[in-house]
Amino acid sequence: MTISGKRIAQLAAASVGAIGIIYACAPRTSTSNLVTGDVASRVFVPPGSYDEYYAFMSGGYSGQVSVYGLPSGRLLKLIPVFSQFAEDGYGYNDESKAMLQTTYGFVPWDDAHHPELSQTNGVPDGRWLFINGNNTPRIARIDLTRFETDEILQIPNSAGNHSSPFTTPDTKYVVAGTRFSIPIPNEDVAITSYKQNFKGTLSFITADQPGKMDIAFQLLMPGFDYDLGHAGKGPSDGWFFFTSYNTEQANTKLEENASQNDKDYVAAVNYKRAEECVAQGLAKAMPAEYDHNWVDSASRIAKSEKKSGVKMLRPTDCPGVAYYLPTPKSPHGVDVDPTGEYIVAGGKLATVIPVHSFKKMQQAIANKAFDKEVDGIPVLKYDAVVAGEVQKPGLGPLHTEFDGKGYAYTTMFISSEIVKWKLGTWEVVDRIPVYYSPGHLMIPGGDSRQPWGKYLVSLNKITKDRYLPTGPEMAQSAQLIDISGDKMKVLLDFPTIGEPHYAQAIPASLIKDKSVKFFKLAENTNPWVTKSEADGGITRTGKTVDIKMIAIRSHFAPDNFEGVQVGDTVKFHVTNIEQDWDILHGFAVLGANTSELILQPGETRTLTWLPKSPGVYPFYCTDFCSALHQEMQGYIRVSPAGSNVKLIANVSPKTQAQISSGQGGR
Ligand code: RUQ
Ligand code: CUA
Repeated sequence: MTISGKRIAQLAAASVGAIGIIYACAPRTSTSNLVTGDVASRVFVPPGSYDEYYAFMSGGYSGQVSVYGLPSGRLLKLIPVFSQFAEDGYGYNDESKAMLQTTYGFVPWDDAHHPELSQTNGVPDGRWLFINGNNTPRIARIDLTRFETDEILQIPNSAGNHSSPFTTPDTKYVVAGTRFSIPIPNEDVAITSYKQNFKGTLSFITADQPGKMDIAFQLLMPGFDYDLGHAGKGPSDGWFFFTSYNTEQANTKLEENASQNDKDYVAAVNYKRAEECVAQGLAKAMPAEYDHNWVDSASRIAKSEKKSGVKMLRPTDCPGVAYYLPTPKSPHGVDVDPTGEYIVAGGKLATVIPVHSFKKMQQAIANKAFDKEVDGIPVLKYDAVVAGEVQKPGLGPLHTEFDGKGYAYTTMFISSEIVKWKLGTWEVVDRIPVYYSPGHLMIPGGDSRQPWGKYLVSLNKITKDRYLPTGPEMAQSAQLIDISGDKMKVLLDFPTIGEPHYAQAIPASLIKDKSVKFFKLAENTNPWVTKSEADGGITRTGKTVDIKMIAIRSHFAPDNFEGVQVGDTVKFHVTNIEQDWDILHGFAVLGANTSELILQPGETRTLTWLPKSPGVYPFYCTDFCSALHQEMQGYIRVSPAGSNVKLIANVSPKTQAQISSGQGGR
């Protein structure tokens, strides 16, 4: 079944040529929509009705997650994760800033690739969504009762956290594999010493307890590039599979130098075996510094803690923990079918889609069918582990998902199509063009034990003529495809935010009834909460002035302040005391060097303001909350430093009396 190396090299060269052609040419079809029949009714969700699925799309270089309804393709929400988000003050207000703390300081951006739903028994359960930060290695947890980022863990000894954060079937761990190998621990060495000094790591991160994510252990691997991963399931539960490329260990011009070998590897990691070795003390303590950030649920204030040290396991100290499966050629995606038997790799320069068999892999391990060892990791013989190859699938296979009915669907980046093929016979049964150059694809639950195989979303990298032109940069496009019948049918194109690498989706019924509607004011433990109009006020501590105020339809209380001086740091602590679903208020003050605050019902947020010159500054509500929203405003007077203008807040008579008697407004 193997193809000669020469032939692969030829075809790969042809593929590389084809990349150039696709990019250089005008798109093949300028008006094709491939749509037949009444597809509009298939995606139309009438006003007042709900979509059937929530789809969570990564924002790529926007650093966020966007939430869409399927089948309508309607954008429901943006969830800020790794990037500051001026729209709601995430990463700008005092309460949330700690979420973006790292050992590199405050990092207000990242590149987010792979949303991953938590699972129970190998099936997405709708509790959490995890997503990776690539550039400054991190993993975030989003709580799906609130659609908010609740936790971010930095990953030490990693660089380019790409193969992440794929979960085990019980969400005990999510993983992080380093894309770039680096010196570990990182140190000042010559880049040309790559082969001696650079290593990869695969991290297993405990994930099943909110607020307690941590590095369980790391595996020290040869200095390749680790690209993607997926857990085993069913018979292969307890194993994790990672693609690696650049087994050439090149450190320059990788497009050539890392495309030499006919085969690179899928790393098969027996993490149950790793757990045993760690329990026996075979992992070595290694110094490492990393930050862990989480939101305290009662106060809704983010905290950040410094962590140090990891357990580093070397494969030579733990025989049986890892094997390499040779895989043509610079593989990218690695996907495990719903039964857990087949491991499908997307060799982006390969001419076939290789599928490994878990059963054969175990046999091969038992029979020691090894080609060689790399740093103590046995390389299994290709013929001893391969179950089959999908022949002539198209050009540039990247990622595969499954429909749960015995079929697999693979994106072809170069030939711009989705190819449907049958597990077990490896025959291609259908193909459909997509516009253009798909990266990942997504079937709800399509990487789990139980796909909901009705729709497929193709996440396309290049858009060109699919939408009205918007200058040189076009929004990236997703295409919704019906996979309920024998033939795939395109139903809808819709634009996406940032670059959605991967996406996941889940039936709405598993999430929607658990959605929080407001935060209970009585349970708000923010130290600066204001629970009633009478409790607002202004206090001075040295050069810091704290203002406590409420927002309610349609006023702030207090709403006028005096006695602030140039050189002060003013903190507006605003509490939205509404106790009703979706009644938000905002807060912005003239000239503030930060974003607005957006206040969900029942929560307190703080805006820090450094007034720079004397005058009177208006503030107002930024969220159109009521008929009298435009009346929702106030003023703060700023006097020169040293002025004797008294500190006053224009509030209810009761509070005013407290302020005058010297108790302040607190
Ligand atoms: S990637 S297009 Cu998941 Cu970042 Cu494959
Ligand atoms: Cu409150 Cu507008």
